[in-house]
Amino acid sequence: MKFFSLIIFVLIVTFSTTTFAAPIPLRGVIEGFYGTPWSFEQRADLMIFCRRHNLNAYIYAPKDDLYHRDKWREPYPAEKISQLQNLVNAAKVNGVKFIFAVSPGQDLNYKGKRGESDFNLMMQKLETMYQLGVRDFAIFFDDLKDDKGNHNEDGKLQAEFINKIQAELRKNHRDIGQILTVPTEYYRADMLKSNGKIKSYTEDFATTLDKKIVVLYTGDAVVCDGISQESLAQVNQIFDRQVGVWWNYPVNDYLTAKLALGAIENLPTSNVHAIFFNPMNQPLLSRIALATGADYANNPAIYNSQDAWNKAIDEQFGELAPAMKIFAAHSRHMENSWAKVGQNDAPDFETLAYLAVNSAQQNRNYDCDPLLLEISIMESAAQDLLNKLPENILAECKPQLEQFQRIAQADRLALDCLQNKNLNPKLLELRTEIKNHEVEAILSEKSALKFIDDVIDLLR
Ligand code: LOG
Repeated sequence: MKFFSLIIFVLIVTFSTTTFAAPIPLRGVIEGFYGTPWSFEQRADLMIFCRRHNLNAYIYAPKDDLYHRDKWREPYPAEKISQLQNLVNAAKVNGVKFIFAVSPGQDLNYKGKRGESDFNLMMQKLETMYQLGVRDFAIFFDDLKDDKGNHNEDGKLQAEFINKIQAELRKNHRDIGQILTVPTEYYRADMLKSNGKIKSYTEDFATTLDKKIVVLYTGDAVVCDGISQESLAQVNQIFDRQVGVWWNYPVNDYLTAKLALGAIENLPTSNVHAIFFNPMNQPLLSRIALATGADYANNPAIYNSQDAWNKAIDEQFGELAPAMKIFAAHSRHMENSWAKVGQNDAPDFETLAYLAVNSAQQNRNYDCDPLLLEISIMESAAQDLLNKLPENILAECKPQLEQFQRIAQADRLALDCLQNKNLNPKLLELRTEIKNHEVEAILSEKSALKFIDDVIDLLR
């Protein structure tokens, strides 16, 4: 008998941690980027993608939809309403919760006659969407800082506004779903003073906001390379609820020349209650990261980013998958002065290139065949993709593929120069040509591109 209970116990433990996934309850995509919003057709396709990948929510929050932010008071024109209606229907058919967001913070009035009028205008906006079948809503207050990074938002007033919107919606309708928000201080480092105490804005917002309202935050920074279990726990504590995550990958609106083609990684393995991935302006190429994000969200405890990335590319690119993996590996790390996320680009290439440059520097012999092989693989991958990618996908990455081709070509010449210990002027020309295209296409900055610069520096 004891033996049997032991077996059953072991089985329960094994099954509960492996076979039975515990998906993040609210999981999906937030169209929350700056730049040209997706078309309604692209959004409808996303709904199908969400169903296939068991993502159950979509937040409509395109920063540059005028009616979402800059002119939030104005009602959508009839044509947009009918497009939104179709999208809401598509979401429903695919089992995706359509969450409609407004970002009124730039000029919202909270008090007096103007406050009353703004409240009513917001209610009208949301009511219109209710009539289209929307049941879940979001009011966002992100990005209200000035150039110096300061803001003078009042957390209490904002939270009261959201509370009042929620109360009114629930008073008017019995079937309102969830209300979500993003505060003005929406990443952990911004919620805390240098002494570790909570800033007054966040304190006011958190303590005033109704407990039913879902708060999203972006991690320790706006764009950061992971969220630790501790960070999540601390933010839960600050808001006295289980917060959700607005995850800024693969979004590339802050580095538009680069495509984020890596996997979602470094997110908490448990206790996340909502997650939304902010995609790129390129909807089809966003699907690599989004598919990995779906794997994560469906079973965070066992998620393996490398496996998910391979699987996503295999599923999406069929016979072009091997070539796509080469290209994507050179284009997944996103970094600028304030953002850093994604696996390093092509670390194998980086190691080989480092070895080559270092050996040449120290007059040591080395075997350059492995690096040469890497370069050949890059060249044929670029060629293959340029020749055979479907038109709609090629339209999202042609400049980057051509740049990839240029870089590979220059890498080949750079290796040749290194071996002959002689800087061929042609290499400088190629480098200039690459530079001339960097406004529209960047990749592999610390790997394949860096090799060219390192060789030039060494031989000059
Ligand atoms: C915006 C977002 C933008 C992203 C990346 C949040 C909450 N807001 O800096 O719209 O796509 O960063 O640039 C943001 O992330 N602010």
